[in-house]
Amino acid sequence: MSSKPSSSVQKTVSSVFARTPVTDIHTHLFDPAMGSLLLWGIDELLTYHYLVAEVSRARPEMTCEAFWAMPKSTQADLIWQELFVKRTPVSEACRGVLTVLQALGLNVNTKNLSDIRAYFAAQTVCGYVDQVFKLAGVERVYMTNDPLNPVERLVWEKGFERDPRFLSALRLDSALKDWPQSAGHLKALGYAVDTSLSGQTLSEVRRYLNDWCQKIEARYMAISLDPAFTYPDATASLTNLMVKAVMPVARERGIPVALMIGVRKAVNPALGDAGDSVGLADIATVEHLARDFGDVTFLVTLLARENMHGLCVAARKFKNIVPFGCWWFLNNPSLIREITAMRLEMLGLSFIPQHSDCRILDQLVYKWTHSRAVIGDVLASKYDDLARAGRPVSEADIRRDLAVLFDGRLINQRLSAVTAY
Ligand code: RAT
Ligand code: ZN
Repeated sequence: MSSKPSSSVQKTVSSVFARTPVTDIHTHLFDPAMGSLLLWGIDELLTYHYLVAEVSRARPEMTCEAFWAMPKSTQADLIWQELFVKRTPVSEACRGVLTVLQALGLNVNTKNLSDIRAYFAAQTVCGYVDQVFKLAGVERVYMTNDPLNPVERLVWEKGFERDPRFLSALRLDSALKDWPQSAGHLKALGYAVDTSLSGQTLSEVRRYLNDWCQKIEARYMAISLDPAFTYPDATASLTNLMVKAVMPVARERGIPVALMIGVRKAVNPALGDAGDSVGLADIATVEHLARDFGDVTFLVTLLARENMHGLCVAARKFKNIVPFGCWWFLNNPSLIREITAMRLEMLGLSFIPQHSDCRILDQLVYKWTHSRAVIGDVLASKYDDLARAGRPVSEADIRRDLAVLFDGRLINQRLSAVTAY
């Protein structure tokens, strides 16, 4: 473990980092022109599913059904009272809300939410997007786009003027998981698929992927996967769909595939989005995919802390594996510190340290403020170690390093090109 960074390097890293625009490669935010899909404001912040899980522990006698039956503003009031007023809000998700309110100049010690609600009621969405991006130091975010969500599909079909700060990623979960039920969704959109994986069905799935990648200008395709996902496995529908539909389309379009592995969906369904859990992914599966599809870039994030070392090793073997982010339950300062140090030690600068996973616009402020502090600290320690080995870094080195890590270029890593970092 590196010693504590010297304050002069730390200061330079933190001032350069504060001026380094970030590309956030995985969020659940939407272009403001997509209307109600973009969530923002205090009630959304407080009812974030990370806090729903926490309030269910604070009020064990309350059923999930009773919580969901409340209007959103009542849920938010309850969460504020239970987690912020009656208790000290030490959890990362609680602290995040306070970081946002503080950055906006609001009173974090208020007993009720009326002044905070009044502040948000006075904002326009466009002005607020500008403000949040500025406070967060974020230049661009990737959305998670799902044409099988009827509300979202309608917006794409109608067409709108794109905000260049919101890039697209085609999410595959609802189209490919739970096959053959998901075949019905594609059929309803006019794709001639049946429940088998016949040649015609696979070609129609590829047509769906191509059509929608084209329509939304997807920069990558993404899927979240159960820890049991295995490749090769000729008997599993999802593996076959990945191999025979997703990979050829990724290859043909020259776009990466993001694998987000390790989520055990709905272990407690009553909690809704807060009801998913974690499991250990199979690193060999990631390696075998990278080996057999050497011309496809795999952006890989895994949910289990215990998988972090194995993923670094896999990325050392296969240059088309790009580890990214500290995902979901790993997005906590103590874990970000450990994971970032390990990745720098094993991969140098050839990984994407963080994504926010924001579901609510305002969260960009806290997720990036908190991550910057920890990642900056870890990087400064490494620079101190280098100085001790006779290679002090200059401010220009730091600027170049942070740009490589955070400007999103590693997503488009061209496998044939020689890269100099
Ligand atoms: O972090 C989250 O909010 C999760 O609920 C998921 O969205 C996860 O990040 C995913 O993209 O599946
Ligand atoms: Zn996500």
